[in-house]
Amino acid sequence: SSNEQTFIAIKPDGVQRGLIGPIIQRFEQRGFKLAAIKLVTASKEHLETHYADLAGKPFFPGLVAYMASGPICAMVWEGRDAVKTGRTLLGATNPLASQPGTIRGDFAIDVGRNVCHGSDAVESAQKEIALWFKPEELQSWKQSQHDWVYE
Ligand code: YYY
Ligand code: MG
Repeated sequence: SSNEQTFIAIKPDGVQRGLIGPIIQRFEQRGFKLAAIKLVTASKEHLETHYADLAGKPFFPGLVAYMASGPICAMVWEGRDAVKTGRTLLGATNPLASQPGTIRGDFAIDVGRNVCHGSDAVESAQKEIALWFKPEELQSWKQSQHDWVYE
């Protein structure tokens, strides 16, 4: 369906480095629709919930501290295969393995400063959207370009 939603976040390093515009541009120009956006400094508790699956990893405390260190640009993007395609636009988790042309492949070097987050599955996208946004923060609207992007 063309209304699959994914949670995409520009991490504190991406915000500090002035990459909000360039990252949003990649999703916009691909044809995806912005359904929600806000700048938020997340608490450690919120981030521990967001990254609960990684709680046992050695990098977990550093990951939470980095993610709590400043504002994050939290977004919901919508469109056909938005979850999988969002991950493709981000590139591999480790930026040194990310292809040029991807966000991480163009803007990052270290895995612990990889500038962006994207949901890895439809179910985790739904959980993450509910964690980061209230229902009334999501906009339902028709893009004027819709019928030119989708056949
Ligand atoms: O979904 P994605 O962000 O690509 O990777 P995850 O395996 O979910 O890890 C989340 C986050 O943790 C990753 O974006 C950077 C950080 N991280 C790390 O600092 N060191 C690792 N070896 C693996 C992940
Ligand atoms: Mg992940």
